[in-house]
Amino acid sequence: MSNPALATTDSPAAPLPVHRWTVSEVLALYDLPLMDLLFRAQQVHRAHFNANDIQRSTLLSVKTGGCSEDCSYCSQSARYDTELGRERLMPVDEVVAAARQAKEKGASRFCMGAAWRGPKEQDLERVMEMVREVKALGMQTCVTLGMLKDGQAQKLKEAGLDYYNHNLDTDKEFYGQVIKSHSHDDRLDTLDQVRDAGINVCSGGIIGMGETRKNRAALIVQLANLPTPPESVPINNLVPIPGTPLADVPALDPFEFVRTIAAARICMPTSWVRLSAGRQAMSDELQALCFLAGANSMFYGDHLLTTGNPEADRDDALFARLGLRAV
Ligand code: SAM
Ligand code: DTB
Ligand code: SF4
Repeated sequence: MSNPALATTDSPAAPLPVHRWTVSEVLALYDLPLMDLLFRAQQVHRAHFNANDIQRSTLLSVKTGGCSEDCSYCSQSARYDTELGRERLMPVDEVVAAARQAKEKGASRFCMGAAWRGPKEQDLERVMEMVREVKALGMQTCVTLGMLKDGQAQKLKEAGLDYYNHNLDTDKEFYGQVIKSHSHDDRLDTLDQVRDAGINVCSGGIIGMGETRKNRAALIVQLANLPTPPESVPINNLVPIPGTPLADVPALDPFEFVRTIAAARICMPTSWVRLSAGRQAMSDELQALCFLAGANSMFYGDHLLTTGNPEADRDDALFARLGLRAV
């Protein structure tokens, strides 16, 4: 959009300058008194969204376990003894049945996840069929399949995919301490492919993995300063999984989680910020604080991929008590 303030009679209107966030600016947000930070986040939120609308996606793990990658937080890595079996890619009709149920329950988007480094061509064909059929139910579609090779994003776009989830997960500086089997740059490459194919980007991260506040601020900067910020930004609180290297990391202060949501909201004003993994361990009051901090989307349904999520009935009751509207 053009900026009339910069236009002159003899030059075309210049685009609005985009703010590039620095880590010290984001750290200054974190350092604000909590009430001041929440106030700023609400101001930004209300300038771009109806503050009482929350988008709800339901997740399904369409291919569980046996992943080649070594992500230290993940129940599905074949490298750790997590007591989770390796399953095959689900048949399309079972996936469509689950999507239909999710729609009846009130989810607007269905997100299908696979424990892969990346999809093989044959598997991608079946996922494309899932996308076509879920889309035909009238739901938005999202998949998270790992790293994409040339041409794969284009195929998913042609199948009708709306969103691709691929998290940066953590600060580039901390990434190598959590994941060694692929790099932060690999993640950026896939995000480029998704963006170039014209698919909406869903990318965020996990906090509570032993990273510093500076690492958290840097993750937000890396997301906000992408050439176009992600349309959807999941903020996951680590769900500790017995058997993984991060099983015993001390829990994060819940207010630090709220601050991270608020910083993401302020730095990415038009993105949907998603209150993601970790909700089952949160009180209703903490979740309400996350919504006040600018979270306006979440996962809905009693499981995430391999771990639990609040029961849909508990979420419905929370929405009624808070006057929230599912969109
Ligand atoms: N394999 C694909 C990938 O890594 O992108 C897709 C599935 S992977 C499970 C999707 C995301 O789930 C990860 O990027 C991570 O952010 C999140 N996740 C995985 N295990 C988690 C845990 N124990 N706690 C919180 N978030 C987790
Ligand atoms: C995201 O950022 N969080 C979701 C979704 N994208 C795919 C997954 C959370 C997984 C939590 C651990 C599990 O259930 O395995
Ligand atoms: Fe595999 Fe994704 Fe889990 Fe990493 S996060 S081990 S890539 S399923």
